[in-house]
Amino acid sequence: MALTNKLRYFPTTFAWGVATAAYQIEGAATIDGRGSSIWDEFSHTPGKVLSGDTGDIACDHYHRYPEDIALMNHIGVTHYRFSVSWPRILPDGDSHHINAKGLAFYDRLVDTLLDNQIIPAITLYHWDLPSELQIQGGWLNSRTSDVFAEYAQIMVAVLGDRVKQWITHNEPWCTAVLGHLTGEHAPGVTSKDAALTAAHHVLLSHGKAMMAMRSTRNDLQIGITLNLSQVYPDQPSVESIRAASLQDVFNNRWYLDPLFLGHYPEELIDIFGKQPQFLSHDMDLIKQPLDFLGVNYYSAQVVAPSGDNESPWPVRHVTPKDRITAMGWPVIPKGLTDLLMRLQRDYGPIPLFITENGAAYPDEIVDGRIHDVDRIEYLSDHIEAIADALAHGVDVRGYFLWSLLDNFEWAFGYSKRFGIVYVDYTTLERTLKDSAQWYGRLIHDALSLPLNPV
Ligand code: GBH
Repeated sequence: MALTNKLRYFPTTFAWGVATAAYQIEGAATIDGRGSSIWDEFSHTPGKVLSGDTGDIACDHYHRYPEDIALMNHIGVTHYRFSVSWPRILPDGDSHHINAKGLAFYDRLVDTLLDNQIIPAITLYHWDLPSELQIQGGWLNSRTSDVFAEYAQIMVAVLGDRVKQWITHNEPWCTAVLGHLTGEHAPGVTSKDAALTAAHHVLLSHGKAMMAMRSTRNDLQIGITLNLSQVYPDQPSVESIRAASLQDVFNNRWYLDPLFLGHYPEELIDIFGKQPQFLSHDMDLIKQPLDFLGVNYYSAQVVAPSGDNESPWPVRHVTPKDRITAMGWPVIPKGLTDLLMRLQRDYGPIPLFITENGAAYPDEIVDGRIHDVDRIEYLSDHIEAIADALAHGVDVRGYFLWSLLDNFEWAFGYSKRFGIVYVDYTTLERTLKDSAQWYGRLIHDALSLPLNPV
């Protein structure tokens, strides 16, 4: 297989990990003083999540984390990316009341990981805003960015001696667009103005948190994770190229430009009818140098002009649908190579981590086994795409597979399975899928090959 020949491009220091997020796996929603989050409220609102699923129990990782870490150890991953549930730490969204039992959970989790020689990487915000902060306006209120910085500082003070890799936000685009424009995600707001404001306050909170974390410790690697999607024009016409560049502004540059260049792309006005409003000092906070950029990559998009001047959206998707996952997303591994090369060219050089990549497929358990050949092919093709970027000199430092476990897939509830470990939601029993065995072998092979650049 082609990938085997390319394993030599991965340095022996490469991070081979898996990723999860608190609300998607932990459950224990009312245990040990955890407060409510916007996702508790959203999932308990009829009609918001498929089949009325909630994260109340999820994979019960809160109680079963020793078993899950044993699984990771068995697979042989070197790193684990997880997120902290903000409402477990600040149940009423106020840093005057810190929940010691919440901190104790992450303390145990980190120690158990380290006992198993697994290096932890922490995401501070993977979408579970404390409900009390939402009542005060959530990401539409700039004060939320101050509380986020306090929360970040608390976490670093408690875990910074053992956890060195920190990610402030997971996918600000999703918070802004899915949470505040389309309303598919919590808090379910649908307004262009709200999306622009939420995005800005998320970026601002990232900047403030970086300052607070750096003032607490100077030995941390701090970054942010963006969901980035490579965009191609359907044909090399002026109109299609313009459509692709507008879609690229919307997917990618809306976040990349402020973080790396210190300004928003001018074309936001063509999408939102106006530019984000903010204080000039905000940009100084947002553009602070990052130690790394986290990249979540699932798919690419092919676009054409909408051809309808009345349409509020100037771009039409013509993405091929021949090879799609259970989410309906097309499988385009080459988009990852192109994206990584582009990041290096336009914003680099900067250390990059693939903080999520993976796929949902309709897995079936047959005689206790899950032969998820489509997932193995997806993963293999994308890891090969990373090897191609490494061969071109792009500084990719690690890969976190989404996800360790089947879990609560947001608005799709438990209907979509992204795990390399199957979860039976009745018994909560875990079963390794073939992809888990495959990934374990791959890690073993990658780490035992001598680094031999060609
Ligand atoms: C991530 O978000 C989340 O971080 C994670 O919690 C979640 O479980 C996981 O992905 C799986 O969904 O227009 O067809 O090219 C994913 C963000 C944004 C990725 C929209 C796919 C559209 C695909 N997604 N994007 S397409």
